[in-house]
Order: sequence, then structure tokens, then C-alpha cells
Amino acid sequence: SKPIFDLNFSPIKPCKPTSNVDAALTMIPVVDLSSHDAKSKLLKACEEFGFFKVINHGVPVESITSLESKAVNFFSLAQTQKDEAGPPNPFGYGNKSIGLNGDVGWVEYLLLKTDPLFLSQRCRAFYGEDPLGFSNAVNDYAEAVKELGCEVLELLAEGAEMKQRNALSRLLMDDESDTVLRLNHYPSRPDVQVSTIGGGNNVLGFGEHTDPQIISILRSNSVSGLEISLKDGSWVAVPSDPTSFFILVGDSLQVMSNGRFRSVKHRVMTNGLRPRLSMIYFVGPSLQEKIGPMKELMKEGEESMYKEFTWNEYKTAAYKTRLGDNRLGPFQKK
Ligand code: GA4
Repeated sequence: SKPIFDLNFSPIKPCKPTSNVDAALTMIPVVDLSSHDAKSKLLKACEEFGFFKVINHGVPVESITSLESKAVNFFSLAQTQKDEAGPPNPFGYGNKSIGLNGDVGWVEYLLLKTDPLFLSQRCRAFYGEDPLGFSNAVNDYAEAVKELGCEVLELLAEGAEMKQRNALSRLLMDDESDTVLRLNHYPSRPDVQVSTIGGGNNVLGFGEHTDPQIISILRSNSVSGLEISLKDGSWVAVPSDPTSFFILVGDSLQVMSNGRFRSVKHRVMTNGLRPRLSMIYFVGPSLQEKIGPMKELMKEGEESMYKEFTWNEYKTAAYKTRLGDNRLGPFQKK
């Protein structure tokens, strides 16, 4: 008989030591959206880490818990049932396999769009039991998180003293905005728990990568696992906080800021003990939107480091890469 984990897949990856939780707690910027220094803090965090946590975010707790419980229900279905919602390219259920070029992780997920047509048609088909309840929960959550995304992008524009407050948020407000919602479930691994005693997380859930979009807005349950890479290449384990959101700068914002804001490299390592559930809202521009360094975010006389591209071009190129590839490389000016 076949071993259970015969997937031609090595999910356990030795990892560089990560900092301890106390260090991470003091290091990761926390932006209180209701405070007056929010915009300067947020700006600094985008420059220094490309990553920060937001509190007083305004997303109703019911919108979060309702989608979370629907996601938990979905991932607890029988495998054959979940497989019916696949494959995930470009939207639907995926299991262990990530992208199109051979990346794997100890994760299963749902990739969703948030527009009304998708919600009223495909989204419901993914969720056999109470399909309407599911698409409503997705819609509710997406609407609330969209507001948060706008707020963050407007504070960032203000912090960076851009002329128009909506210089960045208009990309998300655009009716054609290519926004994606991802539900990630990192199941427990009874077979490897024992090896984590006295050690750190050692199950590779999602390999290191940067997100191609403008920003990503992440919320997880109380199970940690997200790690971010700092400028010096060291990894920091991010303590989970189900009441907050984490914002990640993506490749597109790095380009728009001509490298001033940092597209943060991140990964998920879990310990196999408790399942982690995360929901990530990826803010993408419309497909035809031109992405390139913005004068307003650059110093006088600063030279542009990137060639201009449309979001469609970048996205198409991204899907031909492996997770850990340097996707911006080919778009960099020599
Ligand atoms: C990373 C950010 C989003 O999760 C995602 C991912 C996408 C996928 O899982 O299909 C990608 C990955 C992400 C980056 C490069 C390509 C595309 C897998 C992959 C190897 C949905 C996205 O937009 O890009």
C-alpha cells in the first residue's frame, strides 16, 4: 500500500532560525488607524519592512468570523467534495500544488474573485451546502476589507505627500480592479508533530515569495506561521493576532515607488499541531492599468529603476515563474 504522504513532495524543510516572539513583537510596526500618526508610521513601515499590522481597522468582527466559519466548514468537507471545486487555475480549490510550475506546500486553498458576477455564479458552485450564505459572506468580507484597503492606501498617499489622496486608492476603487481573495488552510500534520518538540515550526506551508499585487491584506486565526524576511535576509516569525490585519507591500507598489517601498518576501511555516487558517485580500489594479515608477513618489532627479508594464503583462509573466523567483528582475532597467 502507498504511504499516506507519498506525494513526491518534501514538505519538511529545514529553515534558518527565526527570531523569538518577544523580538518580533517589538519589531513589527503596529499602525493604529485611529491615531493621528498613522500616516507617518505606515509610510515608514512600507519603506523599512514592506509589512505592518493594523489595529482599529474598522472591519466588523462578524464579517470576519462569518467568512472564517464558512471556510472552516468548507475545508472540513471530504476530499472528493473539495476536489469538485478545483482546479484553482485561475479560481477554485487547490491542494498542495501552488501555481502552475511545480511549487508545493502543506496547504489547501480557495482562490476567489469578489465581483458580483463571480459571486453569483462560480463562487456558489464551490460551496454545495448553503451556497448563497457563502457568497454573501465572501461579499461582506470583501466589501469591508476593501474599505480598509482604501483607507490604508489613502493614508500612504498622504504620508508620502502625494497631491491626490486617492492617487493609490483609485486603483482599488476602479470597477475593473483585479482583486483576488484567497482562503488558505494549513492542516495539522500528526506525523511530524513529534519532531517539533523543542524546535520551531518545520512544516513548509507556503514557500517564500513576494506578492505581485499592490498590497495584500491578511487576517489569520490564532495559529501563527507567517514569517517575513528583513532587509538583511533574516526571517522573523510573526505572532498571530486574529483581531488585527497585516498589510504586505507587493511588487507593483515597489515598482510604483521606484523601490522606496519594499515588496516583502514572506513564507508560512507551521508546526503541524493546530490548523492555521488565513484569508488574504490581494489588491490588484485593472488589467490594462500601467504600472511604473510614479514621479510623485520619487526624489527630484531620481532615475526610474523599472520599465513600465501593464498589470496584465506582469500577471502573465508572474504565472510563468516559480514562487521563489525574482519576478521583477526582467522588468528592471539594466
Ligand atoms: C502569490 C500571491 C497570491 O497568492 C497569488 C499567487 C499565485 C497562485 O498561487 O496561483 C502565484 C503566486 C501568487 C506568485 C507567482 C505565481 C502566481 C503562484 C505562482 C508561482 C494568487 C498571486 O497572484 O501570485
